Amino acid sequence: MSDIKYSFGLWTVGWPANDPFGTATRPDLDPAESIRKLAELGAWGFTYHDNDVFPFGADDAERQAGIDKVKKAAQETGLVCEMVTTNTFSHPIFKDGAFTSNNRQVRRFGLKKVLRSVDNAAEMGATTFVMWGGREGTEYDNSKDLAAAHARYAEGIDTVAAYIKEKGYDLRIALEPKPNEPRGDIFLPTIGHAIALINTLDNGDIVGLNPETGHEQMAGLNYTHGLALALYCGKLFHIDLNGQHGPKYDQDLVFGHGDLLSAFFTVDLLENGFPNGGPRYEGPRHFDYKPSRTEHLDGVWESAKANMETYDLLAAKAKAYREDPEVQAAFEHAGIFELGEPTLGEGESFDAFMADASVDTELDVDAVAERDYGLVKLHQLALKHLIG
Ligand code: 3MF
Ligand code: MG
Ligand code: MG
Ligand code: MG
Repeated sequence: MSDIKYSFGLWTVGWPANDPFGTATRPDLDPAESIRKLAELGAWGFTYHDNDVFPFGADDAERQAGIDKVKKAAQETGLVCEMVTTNTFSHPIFKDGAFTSNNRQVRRFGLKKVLRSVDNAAEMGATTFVMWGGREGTEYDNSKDLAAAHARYAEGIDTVAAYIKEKGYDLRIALEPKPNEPRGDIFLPTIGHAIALINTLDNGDIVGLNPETGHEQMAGLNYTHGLALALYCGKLFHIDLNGQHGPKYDQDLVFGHGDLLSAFFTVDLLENGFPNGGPRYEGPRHFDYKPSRTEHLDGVWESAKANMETYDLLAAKAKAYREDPEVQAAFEHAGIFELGEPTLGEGESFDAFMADASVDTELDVDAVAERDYGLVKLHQLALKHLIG
């Protein structure tokens, strides 16, 4: 195993494989046992929802007992609890949302549940707090005042951020966009939508994103492009890696078991950065996948290993791809380094630019239009590195 920091949600390996059409095919796992097993497999960290480690409605003693079991397993194995999140989607009280429910009692209940989870994240030494608003949304467009719903969502996120600051916790919030499922339409459906809302917050400096491969692909979007925008905006705080075959239900396959070429370019970006430099992702390589319902316990651990193995393989291939002189020459030919140059000259005035005839009237536009970028050849080089 490489020295890449891999981390897993305890709900991933712990999913007993109940789905809307069938009951569980596997037994429940003890979260502490999962931590021990993940450590054996070579993982670096783990993450959980409050109700992955103690049941909804647990009293304070039962709550602390669940947390202490996980803490003990972490201490014994050295596995790092890097992120904590809150389940604001399973219990029927959240059927119309938590932060955006039409019912104010539900919103206040949801907010307190989240803030208690924030306290727990700090207690565990986690540095990221994820918020996936799975029930924040509608089936019907007239179900809510949509402006008020966004205002309440922003209020909720801002309140959590303000609480983190007031308590002095070393925590950042990462919002997880998803277009639909379980709601017909979920608010903040994509990375771009989430960034737009973050920009309206008073405490948005500690609010960023936790983009999931499959969630962007469910919306027909390009995950690697989404990561790039989040990085550019300084907002890529965490990631949920998995696999998905295009727009359909959330498949949560093993990383690379969906769109493999897209996974290759995701790893290339995460491991090698942008060709012209720029912001890098520094967080853990976190998997949010589901061991398929056909698998029993052996299959659970095989699939956990498969995520790390696939990422390792892609990281090695992406490194060789970037170091290949033929690839670098193809980058040069394609203009990829030229794109790193600002379009205006340094200190170039509008007057000078508008008076510059070489920009247009003196330009041989037909000759410029004939440029061959060699992008197919470049892509074939990537494909050869991937499968050659
Ligand atoms: C659902 C998800 C969630 C979130 C989690 C927060 C249950 O599609 O992806 O997993 O990732 O709630 O991390
Ligand atoms: Mg998901
Ligand atoms: Mg998913
Ligand atoms: Mg996720």
